[in-house]
Amino acid sequence: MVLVVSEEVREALDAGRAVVALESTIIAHGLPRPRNLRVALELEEEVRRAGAVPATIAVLDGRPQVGLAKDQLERVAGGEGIRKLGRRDLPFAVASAASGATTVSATAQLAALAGIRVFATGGLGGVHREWTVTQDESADLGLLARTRITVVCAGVKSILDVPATLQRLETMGVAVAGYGTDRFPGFYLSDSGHPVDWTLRTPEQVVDVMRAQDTLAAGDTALIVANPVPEEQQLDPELHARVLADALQACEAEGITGQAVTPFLLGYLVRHTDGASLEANLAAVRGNVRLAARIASAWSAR
Ligand code: PSU
Ligand code: MN
Repeated sequence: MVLVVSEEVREALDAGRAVVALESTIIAHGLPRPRNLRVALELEEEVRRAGAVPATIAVLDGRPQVGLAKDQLERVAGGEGIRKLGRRDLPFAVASAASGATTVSATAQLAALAGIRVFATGGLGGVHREWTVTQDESADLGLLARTRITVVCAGVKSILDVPATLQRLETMGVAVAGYGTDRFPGFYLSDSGHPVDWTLRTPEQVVDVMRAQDTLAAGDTALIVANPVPEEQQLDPELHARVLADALQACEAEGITGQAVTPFLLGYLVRHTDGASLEANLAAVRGNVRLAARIASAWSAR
């Protein structure tokens, strides 16, 4: 197999111990340097502290790596020659020995291939505003409709059309639950303003649903566990609304399209909120990583 699984991750999987997959696009293209490397290391540490093994995923020199050594993490965070790889980019990267950070779609696919069931990220990609003109919908959604994995996230990025994204997830049959809330979280915000149909309150309840997914065998779909950023750590909703409107305008004015849209909007928010959006983003990711580790532990103890 083309996959390179680190020794630590391989041993944990073989022994049935808890493993949490982590994506690398947030590190290489979603967070400002040099803070991104510190965050990457800190997130792995959070997983370990919660009793699970972190498996950060990226492609280096054409090899999909599951579990990165420190120098490999440094390479990803350094960004030199590190592309953004969605699901469809993986064969190109492998065939041309390229290097890149993996998005949710590529990470979830490689994690599932390695036998990892639980995955943590910040906010999922989804249907962009202006979809009727651009048809811009993240490949994250299609992949989650075809992959049996549990993704812990703070909802979908608030730069997106959230109700349209929720509708797409419903249409594609992807299971969505609020964690400890009946509201769908809003990434930088605790509440996107939209409800969810199901609420789960403990890692054990999440595991019960995962087990039920397996017994129903009704197509390999994901389970999205939408975990809100604590209210006291969210971005001020008024600031968020104002700066996001400017960001969307700037994106259009500068003609940004395709894979560059999400990094552009996230970067714009960081610069124009004096870093407050970055703190909210990090608080969300930290909470997700910790919860994912607890779910992975409950899953391995089942
Ligand atoms: N979550 C974050 N920051 C990010 C991302 C998620 O907090 O940068 C990344 C994920 O890798 C996700 C990607 O898959 O953004 C979506 O990109 P696109 O909209 O181009 O599919
Ligand atoms: Mn896109």
